[in-house]
Amino acid sequence: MHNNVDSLFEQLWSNYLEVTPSAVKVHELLGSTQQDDVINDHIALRTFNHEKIGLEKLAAHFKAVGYKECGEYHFEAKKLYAKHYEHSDPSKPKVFISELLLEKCSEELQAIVAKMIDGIDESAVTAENFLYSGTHWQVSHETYKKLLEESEYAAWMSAWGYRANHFTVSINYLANFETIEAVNQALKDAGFPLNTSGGEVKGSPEVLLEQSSTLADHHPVEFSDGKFEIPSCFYEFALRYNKPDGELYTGFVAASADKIFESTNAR
Ligand code: OOG
Ligand code: NI
Repeated sequence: MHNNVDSLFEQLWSNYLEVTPSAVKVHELLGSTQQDDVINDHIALRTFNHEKIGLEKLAAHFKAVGYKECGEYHFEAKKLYAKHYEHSDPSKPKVFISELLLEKCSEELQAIVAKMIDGIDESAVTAENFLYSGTHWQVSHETYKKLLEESEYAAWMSAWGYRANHFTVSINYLANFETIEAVNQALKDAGFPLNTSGGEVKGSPEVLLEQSSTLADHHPVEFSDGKFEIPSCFYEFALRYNKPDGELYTGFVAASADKIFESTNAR
């Protein structure tokens, strides 16, 4: 495991860029007109609720660099469970980790995923690079498509594995954008397709969080039966509002998160 939070995020970021070239352009678009670097509100990772690699196994890597568990979220229809983590230094990105509840899925999906998990070396899970180690298995494109019929999340995991599936620009810290609508307009003008599931803007000032996201880049994957371009990772944008106590809200909103997951759907 890492013992330094910044080096962990540097590695997660460069691994994310390998399959998300649009992220560099998003940074240029939103950050080039300001002096300071773009601040990331949070990142997200995905896994399965199997004891070998459940969300706590991923969380351990963040706890080792000073993160604490803060909230939990349920997604009935997508069969997902998630927790979020915060660092004692509020300038460090928050972390959102979800897991697919395998026992709620079909026997067929469970069998495919069990085989994938079999491919993971026990020691790989605590290794320094686990959170950006990608897949520890290789599925066929046929299997990917089969998973896609039941769970887009499971299909995404089968192709991409362990990596940040998105970084999130904090709109609060952008010098030249005040509203999420202005950010969305700049993205659309520059040709980035947005995730419109549930509307371009998810959430509201009332729930203290507004979010939007691009649709994932498409990137080639080497499947066992050939190379195919499929959705990889995306960029999210978040604007947080003050709680009655005057502090920024730091949690997530399940109804909005439910739609953000769909940013890895095919365009
Ligand atoms: C996470 C989706 C939820 C948010 O900010 O609400 C999320 C995912 O796609 O893995 O990131
Ligand atoms: Ni997010």
